[in-house]
Amino acid sequence: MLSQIQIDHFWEKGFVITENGATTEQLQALSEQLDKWIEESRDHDKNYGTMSDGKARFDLEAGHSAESPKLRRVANPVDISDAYYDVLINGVIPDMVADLIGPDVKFHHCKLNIKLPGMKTRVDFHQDHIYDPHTNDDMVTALLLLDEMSEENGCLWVVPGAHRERYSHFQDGKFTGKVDPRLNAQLEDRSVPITGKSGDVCLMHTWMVHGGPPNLSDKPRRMLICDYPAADAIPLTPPMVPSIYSHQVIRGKPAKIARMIQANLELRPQYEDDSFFELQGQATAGKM
Ligand SMILES: O=C(O)CCC(=O)C(=O)O
Repeated sequence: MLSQIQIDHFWEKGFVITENGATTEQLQALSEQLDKWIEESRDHDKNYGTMSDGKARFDLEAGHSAESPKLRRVANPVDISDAYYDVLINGVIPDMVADLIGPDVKFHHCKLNIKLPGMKTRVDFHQDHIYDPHTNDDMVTALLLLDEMSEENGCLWVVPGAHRERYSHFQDGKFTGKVDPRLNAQLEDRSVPITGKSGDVCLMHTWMVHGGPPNLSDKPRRMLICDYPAADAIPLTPPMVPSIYSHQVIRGKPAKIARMIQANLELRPQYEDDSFFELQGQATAGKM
């Protein structure tokens, strides 16, 4: 699936961008389902849709209304939609991931991050591994573009090489789920934009430092995100966004051993916020 040049780029820089993460038909099915969810969100004035941990599946930005829907996240769309299952579990993305950390790959969780025109949602710099620490860090976050993504509509930014660095996600003794904001300027200087067309996929190392500003354009920016660990990476905490498919082996074979690497890992609490946007300090329309 991936060329040796792409694989080398991933390990050296911490990410790689490639095309055709889904077929045209699959992308259309994902997009249509998401459009339905955005329509449905007009009927709600606070977060809704209960998941197995009691949190809301559908997360709304403050200011959401029937006239101006601001659905910012759908947690584990794979649990409630065949179209999402088809792409994230049966599709080519897990095969790409297997080229990087395989052959044995598990599904962990997934989510849709949505930045519609007029929304304020941003993503503060963070590293995914802090949220779901495992016994080793052979884990890939795949980010599939559902829309064309540009600097204007709030694209993802990554910090090449920062997957070899470790940052605290606690400030003043509290887990904030983000890197100390005093480091933002220097991380921004080092960061590069991930731009592309619908169907492109960015495969990112679990320790990659990444984030992104709000959408300041009149075009939507919708992105599907999925975390895949190697089968022998065993979770140290319950998933922060549990799916009915969490820990399922989807390529290769189940592991017979837990592979450990030497590491000191910050242990995040099992926080109560419905989504990490709220945790990172961005207001929500309201709790269930
Ligand atoms: O939506 C984005 O641009 C990035 C999202 C992200 O980093 C995350 O949800 O962990």
